[in-house]
Amino acid sequence: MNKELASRLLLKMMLIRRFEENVQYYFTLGMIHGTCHLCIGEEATAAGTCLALEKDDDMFATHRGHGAAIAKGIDIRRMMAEIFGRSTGVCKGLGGSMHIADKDVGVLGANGIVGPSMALACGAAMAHKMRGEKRVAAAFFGDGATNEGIFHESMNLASIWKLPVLFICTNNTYGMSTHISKVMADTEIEHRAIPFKMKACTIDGNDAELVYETVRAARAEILEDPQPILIVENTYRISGHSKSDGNLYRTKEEISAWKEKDPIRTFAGRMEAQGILTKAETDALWAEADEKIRAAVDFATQSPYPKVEDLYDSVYAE
Ligand SMILES: Cc1ncc(C[n+]2csc(CCOP(=O)(O)OP(=O)(O)O)c2C)c(N)n1
Ligand SMILES: [Mg+2]
Repeated sequence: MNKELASRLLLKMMLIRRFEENVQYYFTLGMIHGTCHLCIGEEATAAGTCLALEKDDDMFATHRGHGAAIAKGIDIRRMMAEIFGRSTGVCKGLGGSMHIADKDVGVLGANGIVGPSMALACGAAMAHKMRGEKRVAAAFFGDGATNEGIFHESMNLASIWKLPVLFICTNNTYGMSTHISKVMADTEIEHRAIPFKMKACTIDGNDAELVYETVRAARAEILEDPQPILIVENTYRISGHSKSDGNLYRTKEEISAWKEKDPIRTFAGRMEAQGILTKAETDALWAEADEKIRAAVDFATQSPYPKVEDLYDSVYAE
């Protein structure tokens, strides 16, 4: 780990944290509509994974995809505007929280449906392979999504066709209010790669450095020898499932214990202990994140709403 990479990882995680806190705040004020799923607590999975990808790589996110989009390099101001439903948003304000996309930076879309990221990534990877391009496609999905048929179909297809896909499971052990142990006979998600003869590993998804190194190595391996790889990143969702969540399915003690493993605080602390970053430098990164998110909120709230007459400009099928 060097200073430059440590700063990039930390700043991305801080931007994601502040982005999510602001979205939550403005949602509560009624200034953001629809629903949204925050990824507070899971920042290392997004930052570690997406910083290990290149700009040309494709990334498909989930309904909880703000962090991945930010980490992949989307313009934060235009993403905030999208969530506020403004015409300056990345999808002209017509998509909202669960339809964030910007193909110029390889963000090929979040998805309100649980599961499609895996199949869409197979399609993108097949295109890269057929064109002989040195690019990979990464699909984020949750532990709950691995119970969908599309997970097994995509893994099988990717394996038999040797597609350059990174299957990234953000295992926060809950699908809405249901704990993984209530819906999976074998809770080691990594084992689900065995019947498809795919390489797989499980890592601490709250360790940004480990996530980065694991994904970076897997990406290099895939480019050398086209094949899919499954990486299970164990983490925890500190936020509620979506806009309303009484947390009746988990204890305060469980949440507190995971707050102790906060991916930002632990990484910053380790970098300071190892002398890679000083406390003043990590504080400066927080200040930079605060400033950038404040500017994004200003940009979003000062932008106009889309015009009704422009609605059909973005409809591609009749
Ligand atoms: C096909 C489908 N089934 C059900 C839902 C409702 N739903 C939205 S999020 C969610 C839980 C998904 O859990 P997981 O995949 O673990 O992701 P997490 O929310 O934990 O990030 C469900 C069931 C949906 N959006 N799509
Ligand atoms: Mg989950």
